[in-house]
Amino acid sequence: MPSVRRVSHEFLERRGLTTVFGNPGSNELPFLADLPGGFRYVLGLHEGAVVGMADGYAQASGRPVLVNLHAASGSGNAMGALTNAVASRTPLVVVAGQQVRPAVGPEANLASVDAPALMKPLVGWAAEPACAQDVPRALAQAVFEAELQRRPTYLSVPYDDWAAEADENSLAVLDRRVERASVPGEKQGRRLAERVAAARRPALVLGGDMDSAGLFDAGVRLAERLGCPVWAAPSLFRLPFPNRHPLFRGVLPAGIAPVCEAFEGHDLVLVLGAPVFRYHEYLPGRYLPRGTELIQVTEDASAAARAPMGEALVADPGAVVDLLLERLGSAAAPAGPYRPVPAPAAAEGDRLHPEQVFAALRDELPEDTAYVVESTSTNAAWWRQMDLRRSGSYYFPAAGGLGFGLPGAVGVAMAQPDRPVVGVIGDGSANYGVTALWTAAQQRIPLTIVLLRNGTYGALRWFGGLLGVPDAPGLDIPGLDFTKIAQGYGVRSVHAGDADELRAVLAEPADGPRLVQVDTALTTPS
Ligand code: TZD
Ligand code: CA
Repeated sequence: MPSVRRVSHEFLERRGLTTVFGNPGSNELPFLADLPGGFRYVLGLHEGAVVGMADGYAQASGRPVLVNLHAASGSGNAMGALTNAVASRTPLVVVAGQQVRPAVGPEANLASVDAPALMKPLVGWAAEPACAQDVPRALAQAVFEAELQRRPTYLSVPYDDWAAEADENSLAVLDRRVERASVPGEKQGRRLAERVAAARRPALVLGGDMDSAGLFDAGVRLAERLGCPVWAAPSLFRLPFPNRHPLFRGVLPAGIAPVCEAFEGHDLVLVLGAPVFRYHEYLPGRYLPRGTELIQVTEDASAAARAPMGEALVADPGAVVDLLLERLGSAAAPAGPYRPVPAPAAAEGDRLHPEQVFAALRDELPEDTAYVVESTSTNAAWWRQMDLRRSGSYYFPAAGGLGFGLPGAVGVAMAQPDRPVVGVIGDGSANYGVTALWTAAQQRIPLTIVLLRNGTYGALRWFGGLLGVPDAPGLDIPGLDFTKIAQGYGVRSVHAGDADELRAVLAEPADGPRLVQVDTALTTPS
C-alpha cells in the first residue's frame, strides 16, 4: 500500500491543487516530503501574507487553493487574513501540521491543543482526522467543503500520519467527483420571472459573488433588459458592474437607513450574489421603504438564512439571470452613453490629490488592468476617477481586514500572468502584508504597487469625527519610506514627485515587481 502522503499528494494533483502557498514549521515538513514535481510551493514570510496571496490567487483563478500553515502559532497569524477569505467566499484549503499523536495530549511544544476548535468559528469546516488512514478522505472533504460551501476549510494533521501506510479503502477518494447544481425549479423560476416582469420600478443590487462567478457581463445584460438602476451591494469586495455604465448608481452606503432611502420609490429590489446586507456603520431605521419588496438570490444558504428581511432563493445567480433573460422577452432600449469622468481635483502643495493618482492609472494603464485596492480614505476619489468595464477589475479586502491588498495583488498577478495587475495600497495598509514584496521579488511577478503616502490612518481620522472621537491617539504614521522597505525585500522602487513623474512610470509596462510611492493629500472615504 502507498503511504497516506502519497495518496494525499495524488488526490491534490488530480484536483489541480498543485500551487501551494505556505510558511512551514517542523510539524509541516513530513507533508512536504517527496512532493511530486508538478507542485509549486510559494513561500510567504508571514502567514497573513500567505493567506492574502492565496486568496488573491484563488479569486483570480476561480479555483480552490491549498495553504500550508504551521500549527497554532502559524494558524493564529493567519486568522485576520482568513476573515477576508470568509467574506469573499474564497475556497482556501488550509492544511496545518500537528504534533505526533502521542504528544498532543501531554501538550508537547508545538502541539496545537484542540486545533479544530481554534479555527472553527472562523472557517466553515475544521477537523483533525481520527486516525492516519482517514487523512486522505478528510483532505478530500476539506477540498469539497471549500468548493461546495465556498468557505475556507482547515485540516490539522499529526505529522506522523503522513508516513503511515494507507489502507485500501482510502484510495477510493482518488476517483471521487463532487459537483453542485443549483438551478431553480420550474415553478420557482416562473414565479420569480412573473414577479420581476410585474414590477413597475425594479432595482438590481449586485454583489461581489457576481464577479467571482464570472457573471459580470450577465449582470449587464439583465440590467439593460430591465432598464433599471443597478447598485453594488454594500461593503463591496469585487466590482460586479461597469462603474460608469449609465444604469449604475454606485456602491450602496453600508447603513440600514441610507439603504432604505436609496430604495425609495422601487417596488421590487432584486439582489443577486450578495448577503442582505453587509452593513457597516450602525445607522438604524426601516430596512426597506413601505411598499418595497426584496428578493435575494444567492448560493450561500447561510446568507439567505440570516438576512433580516425579504425573500430569498438559494440558487445559482447565473442560472437565475439566464432564466430571467429567457422569460422576459425582447430587449429594453439601449442604456445610453457611459458617464464621463470629471477632471481630477488639484494637488495640495507637493502632495498629489488621490484623484490625480487614479486619473493617471486610468489614462496610462491598459483597460484590462486588475486593481487590488487597500487604501481606505480614498474610496470616493477612486470611484470618481476610475472607469472599469471588465470582469475581475477590482478586488478589496472583503471583511475590511487590512493585509489583503499587497499580498492579494501578488496572488492575482500570479494567477493572471497575461493581465496587468496594480496594487493601490495605503501607507497604513501596506505594513500588514508587506512581506509579500519578498515573494513577488523571488517569483519575479510582473506587478505594480502604487503606494499612497498621506502619513496617517486617514479613514480612522474620518471615523473619529463620525463617532465623536476627534482626539484619538495612534492615528499618525510618519517616518515610513516604502522605497527603502521595498528595496530591502528586493523590489525595484521609485518615489514619484508629481503627476507627470507618476504617469511616466506607469506608462512603462512592469517586467517584474515595482513599487511607486507618491505623497498624497488627506481625503475622506465618502
Ligand atoms: N487592523 C486591521 C488588520 N484591519 C483594519 N481594518 C484595521 C486595523 C483598522 N483600520 C481601518 O479599518 S482603516 C485603517 C485602519 C488601521 C487605516 C488604513 O490606513 P491607510 O489608508 O494608510 O492604508 P488611508 O487612506 O490613509 O485611510
Ligand atoms: Ca494613509
